Amino acid sequence: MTTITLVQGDITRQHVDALVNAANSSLLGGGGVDGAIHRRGGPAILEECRRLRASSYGKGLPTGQAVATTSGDLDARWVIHTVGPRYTREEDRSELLASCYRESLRVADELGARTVAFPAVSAGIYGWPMEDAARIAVETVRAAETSVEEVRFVLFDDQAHEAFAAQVRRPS
Ligand code: AR6
Repeated sequence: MTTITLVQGDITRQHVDALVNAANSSLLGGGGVDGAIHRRGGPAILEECRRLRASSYGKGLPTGQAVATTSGDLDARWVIHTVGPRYTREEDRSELLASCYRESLRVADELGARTVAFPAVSAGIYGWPMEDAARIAVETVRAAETSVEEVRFVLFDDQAHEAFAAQVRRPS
């Protein structure tokens, strides 16, 4: 049984087995959570990302997939990078966003991670409306078959925290 917890704050400050990064396909860094993770985690994360680009992910990490690296100086054992879809009204990409959570949990299971922290994937620079991002995140984690014991959503501000809290209050 996976317990969902909510924290308002900075994901890079979490003490967990694995932190999930809202990355982009290049795996070579960016703004938002991605920038914060690389800044605080130091160069070891980028080095491993570069190795992944030179080996298994020559074309980058496809949207909806996940891959783990070291966490460098972060207080976690691993960083799991996932690539959320950009939000658009023209096309329903919800399944790709759900896939980010499922695939990240699958990678966490492979690693043996028991506590995993997620940001609100796609709900920043990629523009996904927060209420809908929260619904997809919570529904997908609730439905996932995983050995992860705690999924901790780490939300940056009040609005994000309230959107996730509203979803967690809904009966499953
Ligand atoms: N801790 C927790 N949440 C955070 C933090 C933090 N340190 N920083 C931002 N957030 P985003 P995306 C929140 O933009 O939408 C990057 O350039 C933020 O307020 O990090 O998936 C990548 O390289 C928002 O609610 O991720 C990609 O190019 C949520 O985390 C692109 O951005 C996600 O915002 C990915 O965009």
